[in-house]
Amino acid sequence: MNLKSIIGGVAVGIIAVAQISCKPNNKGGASGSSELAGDAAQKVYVAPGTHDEFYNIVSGGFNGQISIIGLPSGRTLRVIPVFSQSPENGYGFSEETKPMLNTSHGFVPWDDSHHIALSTTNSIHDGRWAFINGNNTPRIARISLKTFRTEEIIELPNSGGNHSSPFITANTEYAVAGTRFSVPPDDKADVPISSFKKNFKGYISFVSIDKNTGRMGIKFQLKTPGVSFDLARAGKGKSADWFFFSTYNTEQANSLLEVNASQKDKDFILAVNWKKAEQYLAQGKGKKEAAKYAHNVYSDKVHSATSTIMTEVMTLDPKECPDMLYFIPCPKSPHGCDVDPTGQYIVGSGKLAAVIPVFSFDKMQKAIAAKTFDGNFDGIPVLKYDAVLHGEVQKPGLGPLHTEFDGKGNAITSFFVSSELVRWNIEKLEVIDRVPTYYSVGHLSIPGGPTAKPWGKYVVAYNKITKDRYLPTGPELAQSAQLYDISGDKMKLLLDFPTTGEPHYAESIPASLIEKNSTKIFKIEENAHPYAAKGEKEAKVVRKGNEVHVYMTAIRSHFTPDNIEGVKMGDVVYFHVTNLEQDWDVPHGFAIRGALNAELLIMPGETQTLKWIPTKVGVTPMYCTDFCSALHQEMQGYVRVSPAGSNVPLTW
Ligand code: K7E
Ligand code: RUQ
Ligand code: CUA
Repeated sequence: MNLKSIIGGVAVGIIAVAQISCKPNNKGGASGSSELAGDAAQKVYVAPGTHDEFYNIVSGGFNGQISIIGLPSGRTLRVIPVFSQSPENGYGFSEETKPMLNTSHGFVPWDDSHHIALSTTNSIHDGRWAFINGNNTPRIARISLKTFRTEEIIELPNSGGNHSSPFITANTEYAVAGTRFSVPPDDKADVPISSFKKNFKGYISFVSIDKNTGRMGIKFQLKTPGVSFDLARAGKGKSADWFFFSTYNTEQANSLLEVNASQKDKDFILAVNWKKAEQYLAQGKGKKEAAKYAHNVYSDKVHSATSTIMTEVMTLDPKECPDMLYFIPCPKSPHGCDVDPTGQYIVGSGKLAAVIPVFSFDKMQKAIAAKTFDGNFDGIPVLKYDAVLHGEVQKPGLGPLHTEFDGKGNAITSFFVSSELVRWNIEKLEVIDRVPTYYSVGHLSIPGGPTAKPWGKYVVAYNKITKDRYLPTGPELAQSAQLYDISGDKMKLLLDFPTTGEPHYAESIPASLIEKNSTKIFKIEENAHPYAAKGEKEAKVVRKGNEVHVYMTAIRSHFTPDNIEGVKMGDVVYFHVTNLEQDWDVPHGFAIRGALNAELLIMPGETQTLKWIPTKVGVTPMYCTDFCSALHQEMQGYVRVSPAGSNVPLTW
């Protein structure tokens, strides 16, 4: 089959699924409810005032955010902005958080993001950080699971489409990122597109992560042949020194029309021995190259972010580093590439393939030792398929995408085209259960499913197509997730719930690993913001040339100062608002008419700044936007703006 007929097949598959499953039931609602087990409602019921068992940390896809959902209830608890401005909390609008969205291209307020990776120790969730990729303008972000805020973003040079990212090593030593688009090196990028084979490379960034602080840095980039990296997983246990990446476009075509990109029967999984790479680096085989990228860090002591533009990166050329990279042939356009909890098996999911190949790490080691090669690709040895193969799952379904593990020796794979989840035994390669999804599942998430210690119990399917599952809301529908019970022999559908943005990957982690560490307030005495007013006595207004700095405090229910005069046209006014509250869940808001970055939301103990350039002479109101007490509506004030050159004195 060529690509076109397979894509045709996708459409037919979706329609077929929709037809089978869209029969309205007698309540006039959507399909599927008849398949619910009798106790489904009880299994997802989290009584008022009680908490969910798991945090489900879900990528927002094209909204560039992360949602936090409770399982099993499916309740959305929070949306965390990462690569996009957020009017819910002022991220990317306040002066303190704007630097987080700085890049080598300038301020980029919206990105697409796909993959969550939660930090691990010995490949087991440790509840410290979440990482996620910026896909479009290539970046990796680190989110604190204490404050549920984005603390750091690092841009990746020599990269275009940061899809194969971020995947982390067993002890969170590195987050790696493979470029989806092969690209010419950033500093020599003005080349003809037709010179792809000669000039384009696939770069893999190894971003180191500090054990204690989480601080990231690009340790080095591997220059690989020009293929497209799609997804990846680190090894674990015996394979912990290795990384496995799925690739496509091994034809190295610069146009992915069907004639070009899917001619080959097999693409590759690239196996990278990253410990070897470290050794080569230590031996001085790395080369510094010019590269421009932003590194942005937020501190919750100064309550501000700084952005630094870096100018060079260390690269490693595999041509000078033998025995570090190997290609494993993998049937047609592998998407997911997942490693089982023991680290022994590597599962490739060829989107256009009819089987699921499972590779054996032991066999790979033997094949490398015996040099069982099938030639090479751009100088990198290609291992013989049969020599590395543990076996193939036959007739698993259509369009396998992603695989997670249940911790009982089984894998569950999502099938986009046949719209189902399929459970199969890893040793025996036998399908043991399948259940439909509504409709066309992409990623899936089992609590702990990618780790050495799956917590099991549930799987969530993140469906790409919603159609009739909810009340219609015009042409735009919420994306749909589905929760299944996997504790028994049969997977059972429990719940549909809408999600925010387009979830790609998600991870779920027991609430007990996070809950107790959650930050409730920022201590006012630790506030090191240079413009903080740590008590009403410190509130003041200071003029510096045409800049007016308002050191303002907020506490139930007034601002200090609340009436300001002496601002002139041509001034730039900075409202530095410190929330003096020291109680959990008492934020204050701040809004002033006509401001470009119109509002702030300030947490207890924090200082945030709104920049305002007055546009007209007169008295302008300002007020608190977050209902904070019975006198919230009284929490307000005025700013008087006079003509430039007027002699109204600065008073407050
Ligand atoms: Cu992880 Cu959605 Cu980017 Cu598969 S991709 S579906
Ligand atoms: S008031 S409690 Cu603005 Cu109608 Cu809301
Ligand atoms: Cu402060 Cu409402």
